[in-house]
Amino acid sequence: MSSLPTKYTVGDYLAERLAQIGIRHHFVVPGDYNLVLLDKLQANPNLTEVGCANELNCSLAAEGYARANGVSACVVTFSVGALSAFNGTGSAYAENLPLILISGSPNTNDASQFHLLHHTLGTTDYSYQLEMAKKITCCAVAVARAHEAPRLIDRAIRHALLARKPCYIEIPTNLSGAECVRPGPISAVTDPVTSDKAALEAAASCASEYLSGKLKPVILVGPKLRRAGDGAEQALIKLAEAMGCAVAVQPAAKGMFPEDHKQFVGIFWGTVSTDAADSIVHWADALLCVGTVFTDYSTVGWTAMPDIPLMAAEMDHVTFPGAHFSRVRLGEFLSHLATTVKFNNSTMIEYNRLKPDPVLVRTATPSDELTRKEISRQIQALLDSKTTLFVETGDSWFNGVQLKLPPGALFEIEMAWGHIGWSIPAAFGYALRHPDRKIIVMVGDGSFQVTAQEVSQMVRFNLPITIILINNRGYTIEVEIHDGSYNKIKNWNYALLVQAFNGEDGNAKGLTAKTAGELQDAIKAAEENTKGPTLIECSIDQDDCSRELITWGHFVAAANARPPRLPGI
Ligand code: TPU
Ligand code: MG
Repeated sequence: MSSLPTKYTVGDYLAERLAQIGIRHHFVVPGDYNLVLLDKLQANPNLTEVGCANELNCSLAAEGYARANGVSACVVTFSVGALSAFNGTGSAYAENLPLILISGSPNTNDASQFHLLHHTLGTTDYSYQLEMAKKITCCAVAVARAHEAPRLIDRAIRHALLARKPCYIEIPTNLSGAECVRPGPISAVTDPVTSDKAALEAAASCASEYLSGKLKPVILVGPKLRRAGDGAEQALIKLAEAMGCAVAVQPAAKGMFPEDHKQFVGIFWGTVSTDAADSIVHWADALLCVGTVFTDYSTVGWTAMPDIPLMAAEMDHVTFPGAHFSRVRLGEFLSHLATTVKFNNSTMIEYNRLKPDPVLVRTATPSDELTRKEISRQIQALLDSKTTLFVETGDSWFNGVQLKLPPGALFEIEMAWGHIGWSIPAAFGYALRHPDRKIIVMVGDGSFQVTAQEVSQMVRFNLPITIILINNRGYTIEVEIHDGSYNKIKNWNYALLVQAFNGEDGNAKGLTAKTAGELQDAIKAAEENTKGPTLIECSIDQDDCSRELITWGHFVAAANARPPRLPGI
């Protein structure tokens, strides 16, 4: 620790706090308002700077890093940078990830001198970025005096860690190098808020009592389970085993309850559920929702919203029919309930009677034209305990959700925000934190075109990520919701593009597969390429899309088209 400064500047202070909360990589795009700050962050021996191709990608890379690391930082310049980074920050908000967005800003003297400045709206009000950031973060602060920086930085970071939401810290260009006091103990920032003991006990006994009066309980797992941290995932397994009931999982929570567990009954996604999970969820007379998120997408255009009263265990509170308990942490609640709840496996007995037989998947012969089903079959064979599978908005959602995750395999999806192109930078950010994992990305042609540049960072950092690009010549998910000429896109030579990112020293491979045999060979080549990313462009027929996407598209289109309700009707 001898290389840490004895005299602190605002930049040093921020750097030390980022390192202390477990950040090892910070994602940046430089600009003159943040250059001194970047120097200060670089000087911290525990932080590695990761440059990105643009601020949208930078924020999405940080979003992916937060999935792997629990918290992340994205550093950008004023307005031209920050306004692009707001998009990934919005994703972090919707997906419950503490991303710390840090922006450089104008010299503190300029506002009072009514100077017009570059990278601004051309007015002399420079508060707009802070005001905008307030809407998409849980805490937004702007440092105006160096001595205020420690208090504001600590406050913003603590809020983000507690709320599992992004925060925003703005630092003027002439304050990053200004002196401030040294940091106090980090526990003041990181210590969790524990459950209120009385509320915790009351919530658990209320839940036990409620469940004991019901005949057919089911647990439904949502994406906030993992975000809650705090051992909540392990506690849920204990609770599920104590209850003995069926456990269904929302698509955005795939993998948060082990798919090889005998109580796992599939992905509950209304009529496009896997393993008939919907039949058992709709049969239940008590639904314990754990970290669930119900949106138009996850409820298939509101057709799958459960119609019994819900018991919702959230990250920091529990709500039952007729009762609410604040300051109850999810992990603690699940563990506590596991010790008081009664065993009732009626929904498992029923599920075992109704569960569908495993589907026999036909293996294509090598010369067969490539199909969506054959791509899924080959990806399925690739999944192992070290795999993290990223699935992008588009038919990749539906294809990915149907795969079976072996023990240890992880699944990442951005279903709440749903930004096409998310998977490429997010997988890049994630891979930096988890170089030991085998990362596979399933992405459509349209999505890839949004953030393709970030493959060049995978090249730069020698990350052996496998990108399965499914080229169906357009925005098929949009076609299934509402078709028009706008859903057609310019075709690219994707394999060649990826090779172009190599410049003079890269190890990326770009391959194409039009037949089952070509895909098999390409996957083998990807596994052999351990020094850089491999993109496999899989060409399939434009009409080759999943039955699930078509069905889901019909219902989402109907929900979108609901006429305005008139008052009183
Ligand atoms: O499998 P497929 O063809 O559906 O996937 P592909 O080719 O990646 O197309 C995705 C099409 C799509 C759009 C244009 N999905 N959602 N959108 C709307 C959209 C627009 N802009 C952003 C940033 N995110 C979106 N989800
Ligand atoms: Mg497409």
